[in-house]
Amino acid sequence: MEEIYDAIIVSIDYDDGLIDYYEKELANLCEANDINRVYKIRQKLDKPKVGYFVGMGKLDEIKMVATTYDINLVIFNDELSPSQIRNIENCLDLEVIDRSMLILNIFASRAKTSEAMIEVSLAQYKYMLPRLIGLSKSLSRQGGGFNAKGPGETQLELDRRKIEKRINKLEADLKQINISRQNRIKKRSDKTVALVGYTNSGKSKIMNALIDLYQDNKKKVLSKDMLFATLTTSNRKITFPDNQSFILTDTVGFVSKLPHHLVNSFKSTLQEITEADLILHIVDCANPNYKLQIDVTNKVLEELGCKDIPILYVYNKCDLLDEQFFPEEENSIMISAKTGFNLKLLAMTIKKMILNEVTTLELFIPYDRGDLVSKLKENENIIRMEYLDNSINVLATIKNKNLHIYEAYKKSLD
Ligand SMILES: Nc1nc2c(ncn2[C@@H]2O[C@H](COP(=O)(O)OP(=O)(O)OP(=O)(O)O)[C@@H](O)[C@H]2O)c(=O)[nH]1
Ligand SMILES: [Mg+2]
Repeated sequence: MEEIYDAIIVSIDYDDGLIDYYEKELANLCEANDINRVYKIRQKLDKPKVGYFVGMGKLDEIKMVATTYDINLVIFNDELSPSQIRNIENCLDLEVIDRSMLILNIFASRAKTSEAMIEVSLAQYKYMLPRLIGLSKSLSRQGGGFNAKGPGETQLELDRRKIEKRINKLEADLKQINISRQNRIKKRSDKTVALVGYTNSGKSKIMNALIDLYQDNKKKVLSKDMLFATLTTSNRKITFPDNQSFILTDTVGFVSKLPHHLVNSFKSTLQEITEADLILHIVDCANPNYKLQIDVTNKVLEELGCKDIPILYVYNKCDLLDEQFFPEEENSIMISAKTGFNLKLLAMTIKKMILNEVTTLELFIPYDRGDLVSKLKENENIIRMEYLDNSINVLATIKNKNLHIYEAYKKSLD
């Protein structure tokens, strides 16, 4: 039977041992765009060639494969420069797209809220602007394999000036959204914990599992085995049985080589992360390349300016591990959102890290320890205070980390 392909995917093997991973990830990104059958071509290079991304011999091979299998679409596994797109299109006379465009297109098809739609459109326009000439061919081609979901109108009808105007408008809209988000965040009195990590690592499932544990009537979020299931942040209040609570935030997942414009325009949504009191960095420890995924996530966190926020590494999906697994980081925990393994421990660890736990104590402080009374007034919550003959009797809730200071005065002095 003759083999049928929807597209050729072209990757550079940088000789870093990651080519299989990147190729598979690109195939997944293609699948999310309904491009299911891909013919893989790779070339070993130190860095992409300036003019055509790959060498001329490789381009001939691409051409030959395209003719043999009647393929109209070629997808490159890095972001192509505007001139590379133009050159390759002219040379191959095929529809040419790159990794960034695939990712942008998935975001565009998944965006549901107006904020996410504005963010994706902005990233798409910014990506398109310098590439108008090259892209016009790809986007105008009928019957190609790539079903581009543009930011609304037919891109061809929009000239550069119109796109620039649109970008300005979208940026202004985002600024507005940003201001109201910031006001909302400022008003929050609860501590916040953000779930952050690579796409498909299980952030949303963990959120749902914690909702199940502590909040049975709360609305769940979408958790699904697909890339970028979550595009908007969702907040849920988690309340412990002792009534202490915090806000849990589920955020959009990351992927390697995320288009720069996309990270930038999603800064508004991702602001929830920068304002968090604790970041839960979710890692899919069953993924053989989890270390690469940790690095990608940490780089985005750095770009967002989160280096001062405490991080707890949460190694999820441990139910899928065949062998023993030892996380490198000290501040880490192994869990399974699916089986519930260590979920309560996770909740308790969060509690310890962000909520200042307190104990109510009755103290009898001698008059010569006025310094302790001042300390109590300054740092703790005094419920009742009474001056006795030879001591001051205080009932107070005291932060556990300070308990040792008052230990000696817990008993009656009489
Ligand atoms: N076996 C197993 N599967 C899990 C676990 N946690 C999550 N999953 C599955 O992994 C897939 C992705 O889960 P999500 O919760 O959607 O992942 P996410 O990190 O929110 O992904 P994005 O929203 O795309 O960034 C789903 O099919 C989940 O059922 C786990 O502990 N064990
Ligand atoms: Mg999610």
